[in-house]
Amino acid sequence: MDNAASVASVNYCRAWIGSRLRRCLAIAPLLSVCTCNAADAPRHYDLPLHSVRVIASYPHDVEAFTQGLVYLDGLLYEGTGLYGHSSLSVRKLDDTEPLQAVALPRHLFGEGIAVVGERIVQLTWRARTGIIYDRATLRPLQRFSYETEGWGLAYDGQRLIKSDGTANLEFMDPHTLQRLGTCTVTASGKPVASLNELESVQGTLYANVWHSNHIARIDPISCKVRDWIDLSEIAARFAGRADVLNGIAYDAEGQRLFVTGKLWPELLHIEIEDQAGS
Ligand SMILES: [Ca+2]
Repeated sequence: MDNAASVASVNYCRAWIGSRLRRCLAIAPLLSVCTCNAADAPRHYDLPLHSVRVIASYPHDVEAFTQGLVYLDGLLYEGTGLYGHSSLSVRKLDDTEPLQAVALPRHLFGEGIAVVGERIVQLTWRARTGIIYDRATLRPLQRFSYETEGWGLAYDGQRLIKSDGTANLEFMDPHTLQRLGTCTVTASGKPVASLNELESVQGTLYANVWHSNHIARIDPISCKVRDWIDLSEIAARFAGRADVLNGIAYDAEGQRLFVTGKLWPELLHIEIEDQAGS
């Protein structure tokens, strides 16, 4: 157990509200850096491109630099990044105030998260260090290491799937955290770089592509992109006042797909249009 992190958990909850203004002021200068290179869609070649419709909007903490998002059993789990601001929290969908939250040590930049049974796994960016928490208490239980950067993380019921900012995915045993294999994601034969937040949805892997407004839907066996989801219109709502699209969560029981972004004011329940555009 990481005692320092446990104490930080309590302090973080107490300081959550009081720190909001300070955190906002600290994050604000980053926006100009983070958004200036926001790119257009990844080249989708000859693959279908689906538009979406918004079913419902829920509040999202505008200070949450979202790096990992999971919805399970009526609760939303969120991992956030930035040095000195990284956290793991759990809350209800319609309330941005966390039921529980834990702050990461200042030298760790939080990244993707996945829930495996009664444990939560969280990656960090460049420290090559992951943290395992008790799901009920968010108490840190242990750390583990991996060989590449940590970006997105998903659990498909059998394996953890990790992205590292390249086109590569790593498959890991969810219990031993040992590497089971890797693959390179391609679209029409070309690697798809900058794979970020991940979600396993009914056997298909959804992946944010950093600095794009598109989600790749990937066959996790072949690692080929089947098609793309176009979120350009949604992202345009927040242009200039939030960072990039990042954050996919799936409510398997209610069959609801949620997306958000870094510092976005909203988390959206969306449905994918069946008809593909160009
Ligand atoms: Ca996710």
